Amino acid sequence: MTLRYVTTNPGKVREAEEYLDDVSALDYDYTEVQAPELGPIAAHGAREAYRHAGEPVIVDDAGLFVDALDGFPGPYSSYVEHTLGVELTGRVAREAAAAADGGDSDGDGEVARAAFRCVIGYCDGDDFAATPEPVDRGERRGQDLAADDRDSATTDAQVAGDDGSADLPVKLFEGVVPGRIVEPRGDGGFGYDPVFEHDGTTFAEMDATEKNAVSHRGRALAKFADWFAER
Ligand code: ITT
Repeated sequence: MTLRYVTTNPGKVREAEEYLDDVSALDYDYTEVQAPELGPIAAHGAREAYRHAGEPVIVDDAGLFVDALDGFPGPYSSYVEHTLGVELTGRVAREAAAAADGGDSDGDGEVARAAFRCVIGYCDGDDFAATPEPVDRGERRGQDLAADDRDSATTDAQVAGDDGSADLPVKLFEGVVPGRIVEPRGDGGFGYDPVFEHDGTTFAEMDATEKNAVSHRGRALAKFADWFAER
């Protein structure tokens, strides 16, 4: 059975094809709940996508975390890309870094330390045997919710309906890559790739294989593909 990569972003699926033999895109816009971390967003999305598709799914939630902005835009990276745009976000990051610590610069100007993070959530309706990767069981819904989590919990319960399936287990796989925000360079990739530099090369200057070898998504996909091969 083919694995469905649930996303509205074809760039993600192109990268996944290098790790997974039988994967196909499912263009479905699941609800992205607001949360300060990527894991709960990916878990919620995987549950909702599984209920929609009725077959094994992965979703991936990614974000750019800028040190000088205290991790912003992080889980809000998509909103920020579509409002400020990549170039302006990059400039804000570099100016914040310059203001915060006197700046770090290369030949072309100020740069800002940052990391890209990606969390893949897998759901096929069944439970999982123990492995190092975490399983999100939706346990935090209910009485022990922090006040600022209540909105997303309400959304989850509404999505689940009355069948109790809000607690479908979701397996999570995370990948992180450190880098720095620079003036845009290159025209490959997608999203923030032109302003994210790793080891002297922006992601937009790399081809898909080179990006996968070091990227947040490549690292998460490699972990997922190893585990999935055994499932
Ligand atoms: P889906 O949610 O439908 O999968 P999306 O593009 O909105 O598509 P995310 O919410 O995970 O995906 O992405 C958050 C933002 O980070 C969004 O603006 C992406 O363009 C950007 N992004 C994610 N992965 C990236 C990558 O590998 N390179 C550059 N930008 C990336």
